[in-house]
Amino acid sequence: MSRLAFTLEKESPGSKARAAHFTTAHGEVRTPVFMPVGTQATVKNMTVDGLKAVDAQVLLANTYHLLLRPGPEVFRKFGGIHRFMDWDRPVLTDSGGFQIFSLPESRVMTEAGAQFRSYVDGAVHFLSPESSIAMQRAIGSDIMMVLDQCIPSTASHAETETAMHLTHRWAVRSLEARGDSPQALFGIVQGACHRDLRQQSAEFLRALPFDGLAIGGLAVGETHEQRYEFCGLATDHLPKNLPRYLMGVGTPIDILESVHRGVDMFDCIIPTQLAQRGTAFTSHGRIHCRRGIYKFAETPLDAACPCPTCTRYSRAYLHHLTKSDEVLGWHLLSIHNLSFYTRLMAEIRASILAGDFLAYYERQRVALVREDE
Ligand code: PRF
Ligand code: ZN
Repeated sequence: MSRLAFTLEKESPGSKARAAHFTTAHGEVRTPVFMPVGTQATVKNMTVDGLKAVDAQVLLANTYHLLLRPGPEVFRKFGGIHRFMDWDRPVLTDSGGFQIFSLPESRVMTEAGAQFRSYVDGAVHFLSPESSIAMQRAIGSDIMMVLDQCIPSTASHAETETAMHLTHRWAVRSLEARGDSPQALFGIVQGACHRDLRQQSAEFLRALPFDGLAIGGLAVGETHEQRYEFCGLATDHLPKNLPRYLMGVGTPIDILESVHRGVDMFDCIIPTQLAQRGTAFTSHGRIHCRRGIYKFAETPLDAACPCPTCTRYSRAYLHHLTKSDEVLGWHLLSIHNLSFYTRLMAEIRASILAGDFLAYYERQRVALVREDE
């Protein structure tokens, strides 16, 4: 029995999109949902009150970063991340698998786990499926992720198969390490861009008692077409009665395409990272606030946006703040970008519940222009 009591509310005619909800120790989550990234137990340039103001339902935090600093003892002392950062809504922790494999020069991989050097002080650390779960238990997240091996999506069949089998053995060990903890645990489907391996991975993981299943190893070097194909292939082999989480995705158009292919949960640094570069999402594409053309602009970022930034401030003020590298500029843009994302998710969910997601999808697919960095 899943620890999340995942409840499907509605499936869309002509699409794999679905609306659902699940319950955690820190409240309910309504899907499809976007999770702002709070790597360091903070969403960059945001306050907890600001996150609530933009209706963030659940945050993502990173085991890897929090293990290195401040370390498990601090979380044990505080009884977990919720009291530490004063966030009383759900938190999902990523396992560290992705971060470790992004540091190829300073790690040693074995069956047991991964040895790597701390970016904080150079000390040697070891992360295993068991120690990742131990750290996630100390953090006290509502949803934990298994330690996995995320490889480039262009990896060969042989290399992918070896990594996938290791990920599967680590998934079994993670479930054992979870024991009787009330925290939920998600498995992660890998398999790069190999159809047989993606299918095998989904089938292996769905037979285990996970509370949800994630799709990993995408948005790491493949084309958009491949990403959509392998996302849809994975969801074809995942059970309907568990939440599905596409890790590290994505742009508004990627999210729309993935909801259409049956994904329920997303996380991505894009809205907060672009805010710090002075870039805002609008209903007509991206705006780069640092551009000189906004110096005298009295209009808001997006006239169609009800967020606190757009109701109070002009493009000229945001241009000035971002040109001056003022923290307030990053804060106001983050509020706007996160509100753009949560509104997109709310619209998607409403259209699924109303039974006309397909029409919404066809309209938005044209409106949401693809703009990559
Ligand atoms: N595994 C884990 N975290 C992730 C990924 C993954 O494959 C990705 C891939 N897009 C993002 N974050 N554990
Ligand atoms: Zn706004």
